[in-house]
Amino acid sequence: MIYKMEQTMRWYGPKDPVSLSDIRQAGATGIVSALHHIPNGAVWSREEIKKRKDMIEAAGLSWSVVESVPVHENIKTRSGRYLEYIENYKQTIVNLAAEGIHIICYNFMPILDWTRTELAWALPNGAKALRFEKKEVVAFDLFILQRPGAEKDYKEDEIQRAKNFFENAAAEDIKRVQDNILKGLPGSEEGYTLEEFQQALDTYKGIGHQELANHLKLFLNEILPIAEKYAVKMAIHPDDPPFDIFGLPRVVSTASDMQRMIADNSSPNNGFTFCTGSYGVRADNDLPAMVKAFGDHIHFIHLRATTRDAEGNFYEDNHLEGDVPMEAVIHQILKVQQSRGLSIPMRPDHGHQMLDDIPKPIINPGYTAIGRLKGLAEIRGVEAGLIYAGLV
Ligand code: DNO
Repeated sequence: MIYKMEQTMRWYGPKDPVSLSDIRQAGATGIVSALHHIPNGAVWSREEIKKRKDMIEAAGLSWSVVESVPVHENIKTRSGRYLEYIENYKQTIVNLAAEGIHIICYNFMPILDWTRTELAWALPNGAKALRFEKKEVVAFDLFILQRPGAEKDYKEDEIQRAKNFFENAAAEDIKRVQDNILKGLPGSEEGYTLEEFQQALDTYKGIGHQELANHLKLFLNEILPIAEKYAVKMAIHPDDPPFDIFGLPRVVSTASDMQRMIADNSSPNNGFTFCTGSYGVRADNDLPAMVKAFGDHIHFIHLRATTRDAEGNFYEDNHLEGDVPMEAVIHQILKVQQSRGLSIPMRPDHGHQMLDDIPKPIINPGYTAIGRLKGLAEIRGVEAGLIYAGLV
């Protein structure tokens, strides 16, 4: 028997304009979902979990992965009510397991989750993609937020490019950058005003890479015994983008970060969401080698490609194009699955806004139906080809 990847898609819940039926027609069998209406830090009750699960099952699908149970900022900074929030997190793990959900995606990015500056970047073929433009982020930091000490985080040429942008940008471009950074993209649970954002940044004073990595370790030491007891696999999502931003440390960006996490806590339940689009933004991340090295700890997969340049900009490319060697990554994943004797849930991560989705309002950027359907179909094709060629 050959273990194929379990095909899933993200569903934001009843308000998602992409329905469960759309997802089923796209060919997915599993759903990735979260209870976004529950405040960050609170316990997810069994009743609420069951309600969502019943909706998914009524559509002939199954709830494969939770993405995400958010980690409260107090836990990341180990301040305020963090002890209470850790207890709540444990209870949520217990409740999810009781409802039969055994894979939890989460992240440990301070304050911001994933970040882009442009949500509808026109591709030559007329489709739209998400983009991260470094000079716009730097301009926001230096000239809009005016974060004290920010200039020492950037090189002279970066500051110059940011200045050129800021001095010549139309008001609507400044607003776009500010909104996209502060409002939080779907999946990030929080939005900020400029003042709130600076206040949030201030809570990280004195927390560098070492401290944050230590806070992550301490959090995992607390929750992993519960995860083990209830057979729940924790799958940390990498930093997106995989480098420090606004002076905040990021500690899940590279192969050595993955290595450190396993060394800190070797539990098999301590694992990763292998997100090719996030890790792939760094040229020093060898993605197939990372799948090979950490395969036993990969519990969830996001497949997406990015194209990057030397200035630190990137955009989300077609799933099989860009800088991610997708065929080689899928090949390694299939090898890992055969050796572990299981299927790992995979979702096509993001997709272009294209065809009939173009005129629709963007509710969940990256999560339109047609672009993801295309990504899933292409990924499935690569998988079938590798199997047919006898490479698995
Ligand atoms: C973006 C997503 C992230 C992700 C979280 C996981 O599309 O990959 O929002 O869900 O970072 O905790």
